[in-house]
Amino acid sequence: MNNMVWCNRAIFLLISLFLANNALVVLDALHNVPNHIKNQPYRTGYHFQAPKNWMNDPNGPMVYKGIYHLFYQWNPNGALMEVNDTVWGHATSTDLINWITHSPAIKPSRPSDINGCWSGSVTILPNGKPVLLYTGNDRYNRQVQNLAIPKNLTDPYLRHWTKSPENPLVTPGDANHINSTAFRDPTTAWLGRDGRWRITTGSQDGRRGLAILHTSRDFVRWKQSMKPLHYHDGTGMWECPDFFPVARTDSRGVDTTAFNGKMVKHVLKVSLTDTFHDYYTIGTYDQVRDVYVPDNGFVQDETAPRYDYGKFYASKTFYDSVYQRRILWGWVNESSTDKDIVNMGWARLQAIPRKVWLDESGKSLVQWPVKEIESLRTTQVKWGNKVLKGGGSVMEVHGVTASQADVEVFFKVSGLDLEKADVIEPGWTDPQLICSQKNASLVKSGLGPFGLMVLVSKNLEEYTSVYLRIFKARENSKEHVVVMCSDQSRSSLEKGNDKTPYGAFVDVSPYQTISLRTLIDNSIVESFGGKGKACITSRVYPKLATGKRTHLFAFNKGSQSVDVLSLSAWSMKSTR
Ligand code: DQQ
Repeated sequence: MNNMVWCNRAIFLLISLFLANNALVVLDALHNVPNHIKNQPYRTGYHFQAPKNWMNDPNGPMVYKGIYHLFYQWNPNGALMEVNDTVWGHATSTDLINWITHSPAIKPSRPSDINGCWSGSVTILPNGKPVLLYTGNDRYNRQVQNLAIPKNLTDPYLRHWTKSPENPLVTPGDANHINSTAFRDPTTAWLGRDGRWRITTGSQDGRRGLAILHTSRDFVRWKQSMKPLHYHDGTGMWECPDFFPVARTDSRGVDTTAFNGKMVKHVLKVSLTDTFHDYYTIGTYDQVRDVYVPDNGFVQDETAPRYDYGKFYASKTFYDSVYQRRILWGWVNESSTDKDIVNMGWARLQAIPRKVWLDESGKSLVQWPVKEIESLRTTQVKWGNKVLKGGGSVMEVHGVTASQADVEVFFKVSGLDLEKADVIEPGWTDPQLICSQKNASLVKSGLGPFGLMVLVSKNLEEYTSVYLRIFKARENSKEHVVVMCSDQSRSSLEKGNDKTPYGAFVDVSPYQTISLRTLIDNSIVESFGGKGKACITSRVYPKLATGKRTHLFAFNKGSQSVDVLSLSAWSMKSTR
C-alpha cells in the first residue's frame, strides 16, 4: 500500500474517531427533554434544568480544557427527591449558557455510596488533572467522603469517572465527635504552604454548625485537624460549605489556593438547613492557626449577608481560569405543590451563573450574571429620560417577548424629593417584612414603590412586582435606606403556591442612580439591585400571563416622581 493510501486511511480513522466522539455527545443530548415536558409553560428558556425529574445542588463546577462542567444532584427516577437514589447528573458547555447533558458521572454502586452520591466539589491539581470529592451515604447510612477521577483525561467531556478503590477516604468514625448523619459536602481543596491539601466539610454538633477541616499530603489519606476551620453556636447544620479567596482591589477572581497575603480576603459560605438560605461571611484566613476569622462574626438575623434573598440554596463557586473570574452556581426551588411537580415531571433549576467579587467597601459581595448570557439578547427596546409621575403611573414596555426577557433600568430621584422621603419606622429592620406588608407594592409612600411589573396578564389579574422603596434613615438626616422587594403575592390566580414576598436592603446612595436588572424566564424572576449588591430570585406560575400573553411594565406608585434615565429590555432566545 502506498503512502497516499495510508495517509487517507489515517485521515479517515481520525475523522471517524472525531465523529464517533461527537456523535456520542449528540446522542447524549438527544435523550434530553421529553416532548411533554418541552412544551410546558413553566419550563424555562435559558436557565439550566435537568432534562426531566428532580434536581438540586450544583456539584463540582469547573472548567477543564476550555469546557465548563456542571454536575448536579439528580434523581433519575422521579420528580420528587429520593436521597438514596441521588446520582451526579452531568452537563458540559463552552459558554456556560448552552449545555449538553451526559449520562450521570457517578451513581451509587459501592458500599461507600450505595445509599446516594451526595454533594461535593472538584479540585484541579497542579498538574491540571481534576479530582472529585463527594459524600457517599454508605450502606449503614453514614455520611463518608469519597474520591473519583476521570477515566480518560483526553476526553474533554470527562464522561466517565472511576471511583477510588480506597473509598471511603474519610469516615465519621475516623475522628471524634463527628455525627455520622451530619458530615457532608466536601469543598474544593486548597494547598497550604506546608504542602498539605485542605478540605472543609459541613457538620453539626448539637446546635453548633461546623466546618470541619481535614488535611492530606496525597489527597487519599486525610487527617482531621484538631480545630474546625470555623464554627458558630445556635445555627444548626452547615450544608455545602464553600471557602474561597476574593481579591481586595478588583473584580478579578482568584484561584482557591491563592493566599497573596494582604491582596485577598476570604469568604466562607454555609447553607443552613434551618432557614434554607445561603449565608456568607467575609474575613481572614489565618494560615498559621489554620482557622478562618470573619470580620463581623456570623450574623444569622434578617440582615445577615446572603447571596440571594429569595429562593437560592446549596450554592457553590469555582475559579474560571479562562476569564480569571469566580463563578457562583445556586439551585432554585419550586414554589408549587408536590402534586403539581409530579404532573410536570421535573423540578427545580439552577440560577444563571453569576460572577462574584468583593465590593469596593470590602464588606459585601457583588454578583452579576455572566456576560455570556448577553449573547441570547435579540430585539432591544430602549427608553431614555422618561418620567414616572408620582401618584401612580404605569407604562408598558412594548416590543419584547415579556415572558423571556432581560431588563435593566436606571432610576434617578431628585435630591429635593429625597429630603421629603418618609422616615423608616424604627422597628423595620427586616426587609422581607417591609415587603410583606399587605399589598406592599400598592401602598403609596413618599419615594416608591417604583420598579417593574413582570409576567403581567392582559388585565393585570396577575403580575410579579420587583421594586424599590427609599426611606430616610432618621428625621433631618441625609442618610437613606433603600429596600428592594420581589412581590409574588399576585403572581398567579392559582391558590396553592408559595407566594411569600421577599426583600433586601440595597447598599447604594439614592443621590446617584439606582439600577435594577431583572431576568425573566417563564417561571423564574431573578433580580439584581444596585448593580448586583442585592439579589432576589422568585419562582412564579401565572395562569394567564404565559408565553405571548405576557406583558411588561415600569411603574411608580409613590407620591413623588421618579426619572427613568434609561431602560433597556431585550427579548431572550432560548438556549440550545
Ligand atoms: N443536598 C445533598 C447533601 C446536601 C444537601 C443531598 C443540600 O449532600 O447537604 O442531595 O441541599
